[in-house]
Amino acid sequence: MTPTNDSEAAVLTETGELIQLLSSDGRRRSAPGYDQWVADIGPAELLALHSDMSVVRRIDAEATALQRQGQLGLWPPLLGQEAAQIGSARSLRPGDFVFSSYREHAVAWCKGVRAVDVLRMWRGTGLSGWDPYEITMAPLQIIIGSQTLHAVGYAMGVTADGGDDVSVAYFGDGATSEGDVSEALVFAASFRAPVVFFCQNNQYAISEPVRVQSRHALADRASGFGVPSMRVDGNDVLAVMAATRIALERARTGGGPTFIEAVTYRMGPHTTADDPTRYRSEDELALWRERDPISRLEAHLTALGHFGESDAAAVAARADAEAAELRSACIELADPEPLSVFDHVYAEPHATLERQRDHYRRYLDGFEEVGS
Ligand SMILES: Cc1ncc(C[n+]2csc(CCOP(=O)(O)OP(=O)(O)O)c2C)c(N)n1
Repeated sequence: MTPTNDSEAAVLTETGELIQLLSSDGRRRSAPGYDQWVADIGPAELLALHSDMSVVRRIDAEATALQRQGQLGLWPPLLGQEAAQIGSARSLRPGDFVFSSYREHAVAWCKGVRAVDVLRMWRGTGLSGWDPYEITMAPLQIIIGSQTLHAVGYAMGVTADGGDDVSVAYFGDGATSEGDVSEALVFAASFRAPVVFFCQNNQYAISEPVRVQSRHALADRASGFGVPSMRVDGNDVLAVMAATRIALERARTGGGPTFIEAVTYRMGPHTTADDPTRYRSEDELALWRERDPISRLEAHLTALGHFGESDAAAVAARADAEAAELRSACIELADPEPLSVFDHVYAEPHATLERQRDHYRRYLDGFEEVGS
């Protein structure tokens, strides 16, 4: 469905059919070709999706507070992008491998990463927070777009091994302006790699609006690479799920890559070091608040008669408990031994790194001499 009113059109990228199964006020809409992909999602599954989104929103708020209190160096909030992340990641099989950027806390949540393990890097106590092979999710990527190349390489490896797992690359609208993403799309198309390109178009690359970066809907770019694409309402968890399931199935059955543009909005700052009031208006924010992914699903469940005060209280209690646990676990994270920063850079001994380690050891020893 294309945007219908002027204000909506002003914020969304132009053209391109927008797949939607839940309207902004929570009414179920029919989308031929997509409905059957979520036919198994009944009230219990919807409640579980609602709980996931609510808990990760609460965890995100707690992490933002921890950063403001000096407990984290930086934090990139996901506020507003819960449906895009939960809807897609809850569609994955455990063996499907995720290559994300730095804002995919909800994807990590679905993969089974403990919330405190996401915080390790942002607190500076670890280079990464989990074992990528155990979790089937690579460490967070800060270099914009390069994880799409890793995802394609991994997917080609899966094919070479005769497997049917899929790799999924998560990236932002800004990343589509990077050469790495174009290279990844070329390779994926050429080798029919079983990979899903999941672009969260949250409307901004820091302060750069997507409408300045692209004259077309981002999903429209994919066809130039020979990659089929879908443009989905990223604040509609059901629509995201349907689109992701279609893409995963295509990849698993030899159909190659798919590009999904999930049209969403980052309601918070780019990171806690950013002030979004300098580049976007209150009106724009208000418009997107009306499309909030969680209240939309809540309205839908309420209309179905499956969400009442006790459900709201249970979700809030779970979210608060997770946040409290996160807070104490974060504050208790032990500082690492300083020289351990060199431990996992290379698998084999490396002369330059050894020199750096030695230099840093002598630098640290210098403090002891001053103190003695
Ligand atoms: C290769 C590269 N160039 C520039 C940067 C600096 N940078 C960090 S975040 C960002 C914007 C990314 O925007 P987008 O891809 O839309 O993702 P979002 O943060 O909105 O999720 C930029 C330019 C970087 N990390 N890597």
